[in-house]
Amino acid sequence: MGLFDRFKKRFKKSSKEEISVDEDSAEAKQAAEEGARMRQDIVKTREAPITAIPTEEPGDEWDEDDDTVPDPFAAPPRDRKERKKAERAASLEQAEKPEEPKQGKSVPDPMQSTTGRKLVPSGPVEIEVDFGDSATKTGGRVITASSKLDSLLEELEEELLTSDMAHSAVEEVISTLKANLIGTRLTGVKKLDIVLEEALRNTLLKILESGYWDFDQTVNAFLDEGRPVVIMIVGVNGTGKTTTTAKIAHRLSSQGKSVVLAAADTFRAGAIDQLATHADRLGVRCIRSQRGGDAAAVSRDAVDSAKARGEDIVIIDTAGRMQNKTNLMEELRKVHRVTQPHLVLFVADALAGNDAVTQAVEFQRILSFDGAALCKLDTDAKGGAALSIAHATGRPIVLAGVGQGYEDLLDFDPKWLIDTVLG
Ligand SMILES: Nc1nc2c(ncn2[C@@H]2O[C@H](COP(=O)(O)OP(=O)(O)OP(=O)(O)O)[C@@H](O)[C@H]2O)c(=O)[nH]1
Ligand SMILES: [Mg+2]
Repeated sequence: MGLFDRFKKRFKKSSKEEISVDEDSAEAKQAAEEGARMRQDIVKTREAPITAIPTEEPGDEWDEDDDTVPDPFAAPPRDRKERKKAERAASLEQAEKPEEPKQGKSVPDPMQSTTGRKLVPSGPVEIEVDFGDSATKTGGRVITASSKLDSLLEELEEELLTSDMAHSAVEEVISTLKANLIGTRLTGVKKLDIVLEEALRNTLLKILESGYWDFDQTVNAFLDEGRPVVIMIVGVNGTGKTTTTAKIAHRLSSQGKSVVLAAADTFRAGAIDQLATHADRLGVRCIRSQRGGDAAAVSRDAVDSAKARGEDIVIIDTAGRMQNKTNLMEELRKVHRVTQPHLVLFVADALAGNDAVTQAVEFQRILSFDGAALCKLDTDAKGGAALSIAHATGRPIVLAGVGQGYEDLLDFDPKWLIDTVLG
């Protein structure tokens, strides 16, 4: 029995009278207000949205002069229409900002790579929690804050923790869920368990789909601007970096792209041969040095060589390292500095559970990455780690490793993961 089924069973045992009130009561009105306030508070405390969307859609009244650029030295606008126009111009300017390279920005833009390039978003950036079908507009009862609701949410919290989700992620899920439940109407159509399941799914999806970019589209967009596109693979020991490098090489060369591998793991015995063997099997070039060579120099050679031959993709396979080993981390930063990779992918091991989350967070402090590839999802790993990595690092899981074969690399599907976690 999956997580949600176990929880639903307990939830069903509580009568809906215990957590809801009659729709015409003063408490119902209060609950609606409280829920709205809690949701607003959550929005306020979250980081800025992924793309600043102008609050107003362009209306007819601005069509005639949509292309006018506001003059920063112009006299302050006087009438209401002019004021509105200036506000709109400012908000549009704001909305366009993420597309420009930013320097010295403290909060990284989730849709920009570590080297300031634009990632191509995939799927909806924001998912609204929507209970709004007409059947729920009238009739039924309204969920209110109550100790019973709190104790039910506590039980759910425990279930989520056992699925390997990190504490901070679980806390946010629970508070978002609570805000979404309070003030929600229950009817014959929208029974308590259905409302709860929808709210939970949407809350989890929101975590996973935030900043989610599409691997193939992003690589193609980079290729339109020039070649080679450089992809750097990083992560702790044994998570699946070399296998993922080979899988990505297979994926991209199957699309007709020329791929070069850089054996930048000059540290572990056998690592260079391991990658070279993959390269032979896949029929792609592998740039290598002696064991103990300079990882940054090998990587740079691979990029220069691909550039000279007009090849499309360079994938840099780096050595696994613990995030607390400063000299090794410094070496990674050097590889990053000299190759300026279009994409940095953190490879995480789904089997590592909560450890994978700690590793991702600590790694990111030293070398930020653009997205994660979560490997070994074909094993009996619990999916909570993926939710937590995405929540804790603000970077999406974009690829999923589902086996040891070259074909076993999929675009990560947040919905699939949620089904797995909820059971
Ligand atoms: N079942 C399964 N095994 C995987 C997957 N990805 C990698 N592996 C296995 O995990 C083991 C380690 O993979 P590697 O690719 O060598 O890992 P690595 O991160 O390069 O390791 P180091 O270079 O030592 O840090 C190998 O036995 C792989 O076959 C996956 O998605 N599913
Ligand atoms: Mg390796």
